Amino acid sequence: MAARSALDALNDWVASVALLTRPAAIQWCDGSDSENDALIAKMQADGTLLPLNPDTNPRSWLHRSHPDDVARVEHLTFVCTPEQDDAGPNNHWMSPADGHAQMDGLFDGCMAGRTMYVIPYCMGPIDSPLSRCGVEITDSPYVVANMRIMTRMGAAALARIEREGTFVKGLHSTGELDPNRRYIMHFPEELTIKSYGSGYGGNALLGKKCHALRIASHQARKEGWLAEHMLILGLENPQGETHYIAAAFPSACGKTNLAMLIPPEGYRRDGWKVWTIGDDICWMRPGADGRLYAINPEAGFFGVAPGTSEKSNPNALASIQSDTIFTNVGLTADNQPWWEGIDNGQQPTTDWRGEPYDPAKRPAAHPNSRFTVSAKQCPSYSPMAEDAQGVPISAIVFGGRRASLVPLVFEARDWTHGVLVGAAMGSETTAAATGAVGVMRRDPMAMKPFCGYNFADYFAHWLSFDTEGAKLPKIFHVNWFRKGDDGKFLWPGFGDNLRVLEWMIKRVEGRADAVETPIGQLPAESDLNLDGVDLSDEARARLFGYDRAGWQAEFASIGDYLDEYGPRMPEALKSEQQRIVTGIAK
Ligand code: GTP
Ligand code: SPV
Ligand code: MN
Repeated sequence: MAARSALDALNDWVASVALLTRPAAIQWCDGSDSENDALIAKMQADGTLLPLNPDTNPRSWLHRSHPDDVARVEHLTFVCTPEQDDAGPNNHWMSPADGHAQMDGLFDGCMAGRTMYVIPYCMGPIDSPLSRCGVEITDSPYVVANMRIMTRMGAAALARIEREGTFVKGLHSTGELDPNRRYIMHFPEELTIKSYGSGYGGNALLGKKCHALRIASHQARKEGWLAEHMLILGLENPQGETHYIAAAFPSACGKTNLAMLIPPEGYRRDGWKVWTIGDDICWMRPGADGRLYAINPEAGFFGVAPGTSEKSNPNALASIQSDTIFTNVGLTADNQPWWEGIDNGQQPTTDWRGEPYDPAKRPAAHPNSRFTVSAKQCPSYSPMAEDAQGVPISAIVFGGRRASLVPLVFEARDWTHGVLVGAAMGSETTAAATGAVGVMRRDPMAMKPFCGYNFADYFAHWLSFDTEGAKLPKIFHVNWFRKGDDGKFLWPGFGDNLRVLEWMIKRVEGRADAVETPIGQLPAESDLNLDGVDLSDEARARLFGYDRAGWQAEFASIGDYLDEYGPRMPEALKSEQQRIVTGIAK
């Protein structure tokens, strides 16, 4: 008997979902312009999308999500593995049987009177061996329009699915948008995602965090690669050589901004340039030469709007001049998008909920308001982003939002130390997820909300790349968010972060100095090019200083954190922590 094709399996799944959800119509999405035009027209007619000023923002729209549905919901996100320990203390867990029962109860009849869209998509360049395909079924045309920008969606993806014979299944319904009937569930063993009750971002665009991180991290572990919450950039020096850097910062901690960085004036003159490969997700695997090769599985940016300005991120601003979907931003009187920090001389008149702007009531733009735009519209988008083999990574950077203790930058002494630096990452929470903002928590490798399995196994997987013949990247840690006594950031950040990247690349090439401390190698002030940067004495002391007592307490807390994972935590990581504790005590 002939093997059943992937398309048979897809058709069967679509039929079974239709039987459960009972839509009025089923539409297979081919990704064409005409399909998109029709969807946009429909959403414009029913108010899902509001057209923006066609003179200033051609082919651009504003979407206002439900006010209770504005961010990822970590407390409602589950990983359903047969054994609870395989999901780990880092995930909410339910058994697969209970998870399916709960979700299928919610999905029962939920698409009555609505159209069900079937979206075949590819994460990564369509011809790359590192790419992976999925199909999202959704009843949200807004999701379709966003997936069209964020992924390679449509006929080519379907053809690859047919050829490859496998795909990730994602079922999504906006349901009633009731936070009490909202769950995002993952079934890694079944390569399946079920999401109900939210239409927002990572909850609903299932190719992004659900597939490309939670499911993909599980696949990556089995297949010997890494699926990470990282930007990828190319740093070109005046000699025309390009080094690629991958950096993991938690949500709303600066990935999009670093990925699109424009060097300070003097550097530009000398010929430095940053190329953008990706701003949120990185899939990487060892190549034949022992180096790690990375692709960006996404095709667009779902970027944080607030704080984006001509000064902070000109490349992002240039990207979103046309053909952009804005979600939950404010409006000016003549229908231009507006957000806090846009700094363009305009004033908002309408807030993100569609009410007259009143700063006493709420900000004009929601702090997690976003733009969705094709990566091709970014002036710094690298041609290498479409390369099937990916780019070789020279440095991996971890970083958090830390008001105190953590210096501007330090380097791990080797891979094992670097894995500990990633595992020990701490950061203050942001508006990218619901819940309190500004609370310090451990967010290992910026993957706390996104790792699809037990963190102890994840750290062991990271350690396993350190093999004979491997040419691994150097690992660094940065903190752009150190504050002074006045509560203001001590480091100018944004374009000036290039100064730190330059030091890293020189370290990789063996051309820069550093000072040895128990937590790693720190640059002396003189090791970094600070020409034209105005730093107070307080700033210099804190950005380049090593606070022994502070680190002693930090490493005690890191030890407690590793212990939370019990005997599954790799011994190598625990002894690395001990090595540093001893070093600090000396
Ligand atoms: P996600 O899309 O949620 O994963 O976020 P992200 O990591 O891409 O963060 P993004 O670059 O969008 O930055 C989030 C916020 O941090 C924005 O308001 C930025 O303006 C601000 N930010 C980014 N880089 C810097 C920096 O170097 N210094 C300071 N002070 N703020 C920064
Ligand atoms: C993040 O929260 O890290 C994001 C936005 O990039 S979301 O797509 O909602 O996950
Ligand atoms: Mn992100």
